[in-house]
Amino acid sequence: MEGGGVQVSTWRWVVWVTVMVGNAGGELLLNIGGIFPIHGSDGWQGGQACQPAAMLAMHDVNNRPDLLPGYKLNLAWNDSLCEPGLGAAVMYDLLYNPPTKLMLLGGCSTVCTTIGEAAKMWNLVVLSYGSSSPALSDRQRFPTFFRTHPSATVHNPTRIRVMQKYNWSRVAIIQQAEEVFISTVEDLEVRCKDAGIEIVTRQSFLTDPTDAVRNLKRQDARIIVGLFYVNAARRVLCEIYKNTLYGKSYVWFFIGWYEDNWFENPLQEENLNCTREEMRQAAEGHMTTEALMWNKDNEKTISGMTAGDFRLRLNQALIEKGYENQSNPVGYQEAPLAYDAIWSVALALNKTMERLAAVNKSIEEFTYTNKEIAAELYKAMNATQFLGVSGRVAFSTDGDRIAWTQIEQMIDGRYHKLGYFDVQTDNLTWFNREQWIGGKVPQDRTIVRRQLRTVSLGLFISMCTISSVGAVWALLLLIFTFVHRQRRLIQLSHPACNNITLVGIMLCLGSIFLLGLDGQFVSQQQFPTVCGLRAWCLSLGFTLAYGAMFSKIWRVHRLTTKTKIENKRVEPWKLYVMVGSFVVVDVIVLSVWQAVDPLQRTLEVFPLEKPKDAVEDIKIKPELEHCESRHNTIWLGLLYGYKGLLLIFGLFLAYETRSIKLKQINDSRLVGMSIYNVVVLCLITAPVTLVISTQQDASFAFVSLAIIFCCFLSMALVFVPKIVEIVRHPGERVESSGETAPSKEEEERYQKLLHENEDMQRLIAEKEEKIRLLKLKLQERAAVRSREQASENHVIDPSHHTRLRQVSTDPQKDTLPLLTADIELYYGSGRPAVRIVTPDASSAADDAMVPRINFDISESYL
Ligand code: ABU
Repeated sequence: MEGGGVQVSTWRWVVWVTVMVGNAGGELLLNIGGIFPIHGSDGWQGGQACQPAAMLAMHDVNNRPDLLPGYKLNLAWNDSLCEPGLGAAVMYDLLYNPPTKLMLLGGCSTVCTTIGEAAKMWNLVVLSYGSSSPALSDRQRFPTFFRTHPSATVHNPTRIRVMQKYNWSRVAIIQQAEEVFISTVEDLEVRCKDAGIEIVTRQSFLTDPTDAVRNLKRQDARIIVGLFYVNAARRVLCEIYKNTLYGKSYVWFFIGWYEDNWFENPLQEENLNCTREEMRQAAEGHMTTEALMWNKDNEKTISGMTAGDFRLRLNQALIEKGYENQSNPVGYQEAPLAYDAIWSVALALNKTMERLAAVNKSIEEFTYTNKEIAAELYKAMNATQFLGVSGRVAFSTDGDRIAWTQIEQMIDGRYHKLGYFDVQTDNLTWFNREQWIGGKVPQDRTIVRRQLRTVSLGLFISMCTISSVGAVWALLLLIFTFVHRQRRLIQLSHPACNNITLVGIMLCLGSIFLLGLDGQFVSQQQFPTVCGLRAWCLSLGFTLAYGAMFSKIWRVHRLTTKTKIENKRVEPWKLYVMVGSFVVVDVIVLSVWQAVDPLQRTLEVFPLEKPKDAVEDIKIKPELEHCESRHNTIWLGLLYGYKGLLLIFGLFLAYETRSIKLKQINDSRLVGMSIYNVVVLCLITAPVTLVISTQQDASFAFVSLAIIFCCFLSMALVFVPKIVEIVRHPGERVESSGETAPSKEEEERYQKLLHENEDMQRLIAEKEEKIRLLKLKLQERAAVRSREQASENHVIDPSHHTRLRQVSTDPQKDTLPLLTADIELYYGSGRPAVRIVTPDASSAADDAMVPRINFDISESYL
């Protein structure tokens, strides 16, 4: 193979003469410099095919008698390896070595960026056959730069057109960190934004694309634009295979100027960890966009050849150079551009010569400081237009080639043309040859289906049915209380409080219906209203139901802990004030909450889930509606704190009065039990629902059952015994004339009667005791009289006149005054006898309060 050497020192000049004059035919030489990227491991080695194409053009141009008459075009060239540093060295060698070069020819964007920027210092026009960087269109930076190679930006409208065709509006970009690709991506981003296409991620890499490709996978990229030189493209493709970023769910857009089998060779040399088969697999289905570089019409071009003729000649030239397969040399695609570039140079020089001749000047006068001839060369190049083997050659004001683009797809390992796009007319010619793996156009994203987690219908209906039964039952109990309002049993249970409890229970049961009203029943706009209703209903329901029971148990506690009668009196209105106060606090908190920071509909989003039917590219995004304010914790803390205190205090009161049974409130113990039940369930329910709040069914079921259990049990505890009692004794006497509770006067009278009754009973007991003692005394007196009658004939011996001490058999009676009496001992009827000689014996006996009196008579007296 012939070509440039790797070392700068190995220049192989294709020089027919080294001065501007003289050749075999005696014609003058017009020298131009050429820089071809042929060897090297990175970048674009398009010089492999472009240099032979340029030489074909040189031959054709120099054989045209009507072109550059009297002159021959001479190309001095060398290899840049597509390295900017080496490219600059080649340029300096060309410029600092005679002969003077009239123009420079360059390829590879990185090299052309260097020489294009520097060439203006030598007043040199640079024409590139192989540089696509959009940055080169900057006329300030590259004022003398032209190219037959279209700017890479021409791909972008084409890509966007194809994306729009398939409704892809979410794309990702991966690029090699080179200016050519960076500026292309910048242009693509602007165009995508204008077209409403989202760029989900932009990944960039210097040499190793491993992380960049992985990031694409992470971002769920499906439509991916890849911008890199072919060596990097192979590394990317290998990573694509490893990350399974290929197949029916992915579409890759690659640059179309790689050689046809770019993904198969050379894998070993580049130490790629993928086999040819794996690379083929990963490459299948990808799309390419490329500016048309071969004239697609079979018309004769400026050289007299058709594009087909040129292909044959080029192939022959490449075979002569040692390339067995025409697709092997890099730059085969761009070869027509190199061919037409030489023609452009020749035509521009030709025109310049004519113009200079008109002012009696010659192109031979050109030096690197001659701005006048340089300007003529620039103008001539700018105006160049012809039909070349690459199509119509013309330059825009930016020096860019205006061209069509073609879209290809790799089907079964081979590129197939899908269509053409003319950016100027926005015309897409489409052949409908595209093929998709799986027969379906890939989607640009995983379709995320939002799924609102709602309470299951069965559960909702069940809970609503139970709560409705409860509400009806509460209503019946209200009616029952009203019907039997005159019964003492009802009156002494404080029916007004019971009625308030029942109203609260109905509200609580109604809140179950509101708790189950979610997105399946109400719209997003209505949801905040439902949130507010839930809070009001449940809060007021609890306050009424629990507050009424609390006030009852508080009354019981008051009655049993105060000693004075006055303090024991709890006015019924005080209970209503207590319940009313609880309600007022609720209303104030709820109103301020609603006004300042109302409850809103918030969505809790859960990680994506696979659908049950496992449809590809579809993921379920579960969402759960919540009612929340901005400062939710503060408001809930306020309500929970206040109600929690009520619960704890109620629990304390219920415990304190657990064994009290009062006539005034006949169902206090049952109310206490009901309070235990409410407190325990609230203490369990509140934390548990916080934990399971993400499971709508469990959460709804738990809260509903807790409410239902509380309500039903409270109704059962407070009302069932009353119902049973009234059913058992249906004909009990009516105690009151219509009022359901005793009045204050009646209460006072009742208390007074109670005490009078107690006093009377004590008096009766004292009188009865007195009567008993009197009976005893009468018995004793009767005994004494009978003894007196019996001893009427006996003499009293004064020597035996003695004094007796009274001794009581009851130690408690020792404190009574001693009964003293003078008695006489005498013998009557042959045996000793005793006679009371106290003058006022009867009065002494009257005073005696001791039931039994024993007389202790000393032996000595007997
Ligand atoms: N078509 C080849 C372009 C090469 C480059 O812009 O560097």
